[in-house]
Amino acid sequence: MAITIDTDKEQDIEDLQYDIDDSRKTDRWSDAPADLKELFHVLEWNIIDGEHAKTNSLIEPALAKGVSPRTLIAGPMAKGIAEVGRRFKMDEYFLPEVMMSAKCMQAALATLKPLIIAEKAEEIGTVVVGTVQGDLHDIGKKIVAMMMEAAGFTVVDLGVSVPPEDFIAAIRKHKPKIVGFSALLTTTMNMQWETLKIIKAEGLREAVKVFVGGAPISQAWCDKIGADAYASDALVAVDKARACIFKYGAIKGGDPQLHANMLVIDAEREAMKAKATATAG
Ligand code: B1M
Repeated sequence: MAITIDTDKEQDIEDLQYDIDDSRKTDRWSDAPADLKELFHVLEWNIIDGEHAKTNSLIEPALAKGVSPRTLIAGPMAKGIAEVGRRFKMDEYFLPEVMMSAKCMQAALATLKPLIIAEKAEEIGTVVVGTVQGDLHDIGKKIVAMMMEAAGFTVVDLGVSVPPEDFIAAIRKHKPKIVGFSALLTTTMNMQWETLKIIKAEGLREAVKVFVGGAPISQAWCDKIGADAYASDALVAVDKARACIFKYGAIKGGDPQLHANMLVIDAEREAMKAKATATAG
């Protein structure tokens, strides 16, 4: 009798094992000075425990020690909320716990936002962002919006569960150079595609460069739906958005050449990372 292997399930188990190994690392902040390492650990655990007042009370001391807002967001805060996601997936946490941890992230981001925006560079254009219809996740999108603003963009954030017609209206009203869709659910990622189709049908595709992001989104998905750029995180989003203005401003949205140029940025980033790792080793 033929043996049937459920490869989807196998994939899941591998994913979970990776997550578990990662979350059990006890020496995560080993390259930070001892006092910061302790502070990062406590911040991360307060997010995991959903202690929003305590989380927020750690932001000032961290800043006073010279830690940048970006390091706090990309470091202990990101690790904390990722562990919450793992626990949720493993049925160790339920919705109320996730909501408490999300509140911690929101509170800390609200404290950090003015500092990030204060770094705002010279105005370089408008970006419209939103979480697509049906999806209420907005922590990652808010980080992307903040970083874009600091880089000099005027950001029009349409919020969460944004229907395609609201994106269309915002493109007509604000005439952005870039429009970005965030989606965190496998059930809502398709709304990125639907929204893009409506942008095309309305004759606006060439007027905007379309960015996609969110946990289930990948370069393969970006290729499949015909978006211009995929950003795995906020820093990649800023890099690509700046390139769309300064290097590829003359290329229209939807042009395959623009898509190819965005892939070159990823390749360059990977090469730089590999070089840095080789030098460190
Ligand atoms: Co939800 N949730 N959630 N949740 N939640 C996930 C996404 C999930 C993966 C958890 C899990 O199972 N492990 C799972 C989705 C599974 C799937 O689809 N396969 C899930 C689920 C199932 C659900 C509900 C359906 C649960 C339920 O009701 N039974 C429900 C859905 C509600 C809805 O949207 N209709 C739900 C609800 C919620 C809360 C409201 C409680 C809360 C959201 C609060 C909020 O956002 N205001 C919540 C949270 C917090 C999470 C997790 C734990 C954390 C998400 C997050 O904030 N990450 C999440 C688990 C996970 O993702 N591992 C989970 C931190 C953030 C910084 O990362 O958003 O990825 P991220 O953003 C990154 C990049 O992705 C990128 O840059 C960001 C910064 O670096 N990026 C972009 C994001 N958007 C971008 C846009 C760009 C470019 C880059 O261009 C425009």
